[in-house]
Amino acid sequence: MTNHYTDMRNSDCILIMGSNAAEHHPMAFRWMLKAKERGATLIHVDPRYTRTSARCDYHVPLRSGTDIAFLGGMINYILSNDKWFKEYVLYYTNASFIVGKDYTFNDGLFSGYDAEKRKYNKDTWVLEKDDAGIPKRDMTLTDPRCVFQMMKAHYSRYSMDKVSSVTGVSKENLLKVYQAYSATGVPDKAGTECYALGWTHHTVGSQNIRTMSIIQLLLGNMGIAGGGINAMRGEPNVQGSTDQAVLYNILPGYLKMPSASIDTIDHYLEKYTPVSKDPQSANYYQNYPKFFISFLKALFDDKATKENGFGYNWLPKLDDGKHYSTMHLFDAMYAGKVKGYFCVGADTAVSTPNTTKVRKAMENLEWLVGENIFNNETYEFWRGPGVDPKKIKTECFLLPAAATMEKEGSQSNSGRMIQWKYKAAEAPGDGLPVGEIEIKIMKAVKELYVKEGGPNAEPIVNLYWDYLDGKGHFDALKVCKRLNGFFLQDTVIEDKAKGTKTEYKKGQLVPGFGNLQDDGSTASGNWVHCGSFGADGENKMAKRGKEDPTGLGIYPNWAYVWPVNRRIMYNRASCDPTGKPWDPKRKVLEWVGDKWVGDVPDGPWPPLADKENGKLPFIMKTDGVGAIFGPGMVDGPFPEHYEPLEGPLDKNPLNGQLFNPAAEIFKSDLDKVERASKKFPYVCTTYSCTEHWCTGALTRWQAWLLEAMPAAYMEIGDALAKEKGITNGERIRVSSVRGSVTCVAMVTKRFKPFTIEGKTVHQVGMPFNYGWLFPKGTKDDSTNFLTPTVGDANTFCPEYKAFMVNVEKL
Ligand SMILES: Nc1nc2c(c(=O)[nH]1)N[C@H]1C(S)=C(S)[C@@H](COP(=O)(O)OP(=O)(O)OC[C@H]3O[C@@H](n4cnc5c(=O)[nH]c(N)nc54)[C@H](O)[C@@H]3O)O[C@H]1N2
Ligand SMILES: Nc1nc2c(c(=O)[nH]1)N[C@H]1C(S)=C(S)[C@@H](COP(=O)(O)OP(=O)(O)OC[C@H]3O[C@@H](n4cnc5c(=O)[nH]c(N)nc54)[C@H](O)[C@@H]3O)O[C@H]1N2
Ligand SMILES: [Mo]
Repeated sequence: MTNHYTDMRNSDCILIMGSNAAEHHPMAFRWMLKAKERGATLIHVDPRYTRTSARCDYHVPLRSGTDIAFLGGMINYILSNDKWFKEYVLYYTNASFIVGKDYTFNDGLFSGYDAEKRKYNKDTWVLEKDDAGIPKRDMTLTDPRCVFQMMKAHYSRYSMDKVSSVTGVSKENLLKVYQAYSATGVPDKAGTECYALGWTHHTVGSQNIRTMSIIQLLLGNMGIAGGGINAMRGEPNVQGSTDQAVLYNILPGYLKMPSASIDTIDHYLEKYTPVSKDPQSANYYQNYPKFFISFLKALFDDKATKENGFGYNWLPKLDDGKHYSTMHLFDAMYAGKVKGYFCVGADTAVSTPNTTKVRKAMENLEWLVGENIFNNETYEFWRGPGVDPKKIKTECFLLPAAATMEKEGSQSNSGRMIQWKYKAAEAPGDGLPVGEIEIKIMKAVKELYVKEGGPNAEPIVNLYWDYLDGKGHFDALKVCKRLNGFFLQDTVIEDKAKGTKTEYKKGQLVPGFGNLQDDGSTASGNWVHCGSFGADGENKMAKRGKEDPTGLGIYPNWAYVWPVNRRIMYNRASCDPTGKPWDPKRKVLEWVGDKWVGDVPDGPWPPLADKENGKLPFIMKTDGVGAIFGPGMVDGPFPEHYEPLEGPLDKNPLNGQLFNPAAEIFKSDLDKVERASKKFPYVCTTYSCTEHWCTGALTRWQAWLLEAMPAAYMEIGDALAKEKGITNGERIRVSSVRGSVTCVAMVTKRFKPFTIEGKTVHQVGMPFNYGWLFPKGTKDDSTNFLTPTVGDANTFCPEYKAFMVNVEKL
């Protein structure tokens, strides 16, 4: 989230698109309803009518997988009807920048496409610079190669007729949403967007979010109260787990994971430390070496020295061009390349796409270790349906874990707020916190390496590994202090702006990442967490102050929010170039002559109008501005509509490419995809229900929840049910080219047929909350037998939300 949960109450228009917030984020939804009480308009764009739709002013159904068409149409509407926020766009975005002359877009393909590799070479996706290396700008926005004009041309194809025909949304509905939302493109109105899986679970998932980011920049909605782009994140503490690098391609604090060809720390730092020649760009990531070297010091402590590159070569490296996301790992496992698998707090045999492939892949494992509070289909795969236990060689262990309320620690919400929680009860039996299990396993491994040596022993024997308390148990405070970081020698920090000098002693906690050093004198396991403790040892995550000085629900003394307790990111963009808030009624920040007052500002520098010291507001972007032209993406600098890998059309109505040419696809014998065939004529989407949690591995043990939602089901619109002669409650079979499952038919008015390119297209939907292990005696199994192993080009998130199926009476 750029903003935070409480802040949603400040909005005038909330677009909930790709989320079922009322059912899956009920506490967050409370703040949307507060906005509604103040008169805000709530809009739900979702293929299906849900409890969220029921509380919104409008529910607008659209065909799954067509959000870029819908939003591209909104960009076209905003530009054609002059709804954009001129000053904001001019000063705070790259709209005025000039696109390099070799960049082209032709019938669905951007320049630089390599059809064999299915990848783009991005060399032509550049913005022109002048002789001093500063981006060229045309402040009149008339140059045909300026980003603004290029964007206008790009989205001029997204006419009302076209968008309506692609998405299945009526033109009246399109207009209603476009009008209501674009009305926030003025200084005294704020619009926000809340998304979750309805946007991410697509081969164009990242570009769905990028399209909305462009809209938010055009309307001046970034950095302001009641605005922003807000990801409603999923699993408890999933924000915390990504901050701490649960993903394979990042290190803690979103630092880059090195790859094999980057052979020295100097090469690494050169590659990932951005350079800007523009004196008005803060380019905050120029501090990258400080964060990275402090990270290495946290890992290897006094073993990391300048001479040995701070232990850079002890870090594991990714093979160049290889990926290790869940789908890639199971692909490698299926190919017999993976020996062992730790499955911690998950049920991948139910949650991962293409279940047939996943369960077959697991048969190739030598060992499997589970750490969980319950048993589930993954740990029991060796005796699942159709599996002969005698033929499985995998040795399986299930270690009993403590549940979240049985341990102390930090927990981060989507608003980047890190809250400390205390242990409420002892774990039953032998249950241990997962952290303690992992720390003890690594401690034992390290002791073995110290004693016996072995290949690549250095990274392990040199690892700083002291995270147990005096009684030999997991010490969450010790871990968090290491993440925050320490001074490793006595240090004097000078603040030239304030004219002060502060002395810190060796061993003191670093009070903020602005104090981290690149000379090995500080250690910090995660720079974004640096500041979660005071230098005096105060645990700011445990703060519970209820003061609200701005009146906007910022509550600066409640817990800790990264970065540096800033509640709204890019908040300097809430003010005009002289530092006056665009909207005095929603004053997040104000420049009062010598300093900013309000939320923690995005950097201390004066506002832009100060030609000497002023800085642009988007300080984490190299150019200091919001990116309308976004060359950071791997699949195009302007989002473009592509059909899902499996969809009802055999031609893309908007361009010559049917699906995302850079989407991730897999090629094993079990990776089948079938488009627009008579055999699988219905668009299917999958989701969760209120009564269960994800795979149901947690909730299917609970008799009351099971009573409320006892068995797998599919929602089928009554028109299609009638056509197929299916009645409510009847058992049916659902199949895709990859597999089939049985379930109960739930005939409903919540799905209505769409008219797409003049033809009737039915969509159906299915929760993914069920498996074979329990409730006992069930004949049903995972919905993911149906889903394809195809993924977003940038993140490799699977396309769970749009694929083709058939439905039959049993
Ligand atoms: N009770 C409960 N709460 C949960 C969970 C749970 O299982 N149960 N799961 C948690 C987790 S891990 C997560 S990640 C979140 C998920 O939270 P959500 O994202 O809200 O969950 P979903 O139900 O997967 O999907 C949201 C909506 O996307 C719609 N949708 C499908 N395809 C499209 C499309 O192409 N475009 C658009 N605009 N919408 C589409 C679906 O109809 C659905 O209503 O919830 C969390 N909260
Ligand atoms: N078709 C389809 N598939 C999907 C999705 C979809 O929308 N459609 N959504 C996807 C999403 S967003 C997600 S997040 C994944 C989720 O997929 P998984 O993470 O595989 O599934 P969960 O059901 O969340 O698994 C939770 C497991 O953690 C255990 N657990 C609960 N509390 C604790 C604890 O305190 N400690 C430990 N050690 N274990 C605990 C539970 O017993 C359970 O076994 O599924 C994905 N799969
Ligand atoms: Mo999730």
